[in-house]
Amino acid sequence: YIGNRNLNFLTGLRPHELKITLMDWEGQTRYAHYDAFSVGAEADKFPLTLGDYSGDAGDGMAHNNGMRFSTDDQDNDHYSGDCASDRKGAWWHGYCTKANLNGLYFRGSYSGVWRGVFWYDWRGHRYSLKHTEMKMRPL
Ligand SMILES: [Ca+2]
Repeated sequence: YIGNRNLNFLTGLRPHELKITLMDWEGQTRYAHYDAFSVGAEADKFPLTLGDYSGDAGDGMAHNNGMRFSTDDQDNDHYSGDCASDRKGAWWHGYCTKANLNGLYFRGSYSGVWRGVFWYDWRGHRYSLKHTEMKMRPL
């Protein structure tokens, strides 16, 4: 992970787009493209801004748009609990998230709370993906 300070710096220089690619343990792939991507300032808790979705993975990040970044020791979500701590994974949690690319790495299906590397709109929340990438580039 390149880090939010770097994302804030880079996406502040020029407009960027974002492509997320996902792979499951059966070798299937999906993608989600957002035609705009930026991460705000640290003083504002690195808020996420996403443009319009296209792709075949489902708009799994819609819920995260506009959310601030939460970590194990920084609860900036909208949930009464602590998403990053309870659900495992620093992320732009709201109530908490339908995509958790910084979650715990399991080999496919797992049980318990939503804590794997999941993309709810594709494989559901009880399936941890094998491989994910977030790729950005200037427009
Ligand atoms: Ca909270």
